Amino acid sequence: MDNAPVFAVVGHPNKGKSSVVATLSQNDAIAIALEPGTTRQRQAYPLTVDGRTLYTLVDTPGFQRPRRVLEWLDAHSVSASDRAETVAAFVTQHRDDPRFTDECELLAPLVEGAGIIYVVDGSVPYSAEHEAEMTILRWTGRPSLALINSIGPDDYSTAWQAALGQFFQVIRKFDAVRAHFEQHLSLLRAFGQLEPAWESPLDQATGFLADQRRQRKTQAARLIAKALEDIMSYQEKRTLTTNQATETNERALADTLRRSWYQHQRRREQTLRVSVEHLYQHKRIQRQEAELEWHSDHDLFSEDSRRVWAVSRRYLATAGFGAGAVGGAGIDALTFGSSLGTGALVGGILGAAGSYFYGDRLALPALKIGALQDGLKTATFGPVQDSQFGYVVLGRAVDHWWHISHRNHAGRDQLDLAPADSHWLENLDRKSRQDIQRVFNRCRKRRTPDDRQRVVFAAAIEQAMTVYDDWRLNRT
Ligand SMILES: Nc1nc2c(ncn2[C@@H]2O[C@H](COP(=O)(O)OP(=O)(O)OP(=O)(O)O)[C@@H](O)[C@H]2O)c(=O)[nH]1
Ligand SMILES: [Mg+2]
Repeated sequence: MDNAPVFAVVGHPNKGKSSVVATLSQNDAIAIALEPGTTRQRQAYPLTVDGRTLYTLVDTPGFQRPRRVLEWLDAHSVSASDRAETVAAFVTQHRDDPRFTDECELLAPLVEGAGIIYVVDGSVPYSAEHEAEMTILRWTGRPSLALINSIGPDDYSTAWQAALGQFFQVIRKFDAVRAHFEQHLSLLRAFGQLEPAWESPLDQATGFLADQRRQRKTQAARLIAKALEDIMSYQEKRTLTTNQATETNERALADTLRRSWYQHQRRREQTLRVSVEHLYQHKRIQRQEAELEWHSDHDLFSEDSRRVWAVSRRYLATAGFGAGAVGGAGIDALTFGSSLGTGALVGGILGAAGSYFYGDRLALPALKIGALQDGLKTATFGPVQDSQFGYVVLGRAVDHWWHISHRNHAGRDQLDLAPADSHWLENLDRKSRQDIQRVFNRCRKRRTPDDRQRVVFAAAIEQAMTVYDDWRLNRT
């Protein structure tokens, strides 16, 4: 788009200008900090989708000496008709004046034709010191919009609205850190109302962004599907000579293979996290998440597991997991805790898949040592036979995706992925559940799904993401 609009984001120091730029340009590399004066120079951040620039936001330093600037403008303007030129003259004449570095940086893009986005903090009271800034901006004659971005908990937006209404064409509330995607789009539409020439490009921009969001979700589902397939079919292998095989302590060998198996699974999960984050253009997230773990105190054949098995089977049947799955081979390796819903979750095993639905027991893969062949034996560990592990990985992945897809690029908080004790997969339709279970069944037999099954599997996972999204939204 050649005529992509350009907006300069301006205002007082430390009011969230860079945060607005980061969120609307989907760029988490922009410096945002508690200290005023973080942004020292103007910097343009285009938002591009498929190589097309939809719009550009220019981040700028805050006003430092607005009253001085206004005095100069007043002294050099002859009539109201030359105000824009007077601002341009101010910038030209003060380019090298250290007292007005910040003002020149922030006014230059306006002189060059950018629209104005004036950012104020609605959580602090309105004060008249802003009037000089607003007056200067009005003098530029550029189309203008004021954004009330609330940094703290208090709300003085009514007073702000009254004052801003004297100076700006459009006033909007927008929380750069928490605004939902729909609010981003609505704000872009408001930008489009500032000038007739911007309406069509910004309409297109909102269309592109909505498409991009849908595509990202589908791509995230594919990434999760691929990771699940890898994790559920992964096998750790060692080749042993006959001598090694007779001397090896099986328990030690099982431990070694299990450790490597785990390491591999954790790494695979981490790779998935990073690829989902990159898909959403989040490159700098600090993540806090319990490690993918196994609660190995209970084995599948313990008396305890058998006792709860009947309960679980009934529970599964009533939860509508699919009669075929409950009765057939699909679910025979599942074990379910007796304490459904009581929060007997062992920390870190379960992500959002939740102990309520899946219980807290997982059957470990077992070490297998194959028959002697050409003087060698093969020891294998995995693939996991317990589908429950797949649901744990799925729950964690969908929860992570949800946080990422709702995170604004102004967010600087650590991403905390708390294990949730929830029941959300129960809302997933029967067909999707069966499609997921079917692939898990193939994986544990190390039978690679074909292309069609992969498509169906990814679609079922995308459906699970939708269900999770609805469940989260209804919960809050
Ligand atoms: N909670 C919350 N905090 C915000 C929001 N916007 C900005 N902040 C915080 O306010 C502080 C200043 O944000 P910046 O975006 O750096 O502000 P700025 O106007 O660019 O600041 P300078 O470049 O120094 O003029 C940072 O600590 C941000 O995390 C918001 O919408 N919500
Ligand atoms: Mg800044």
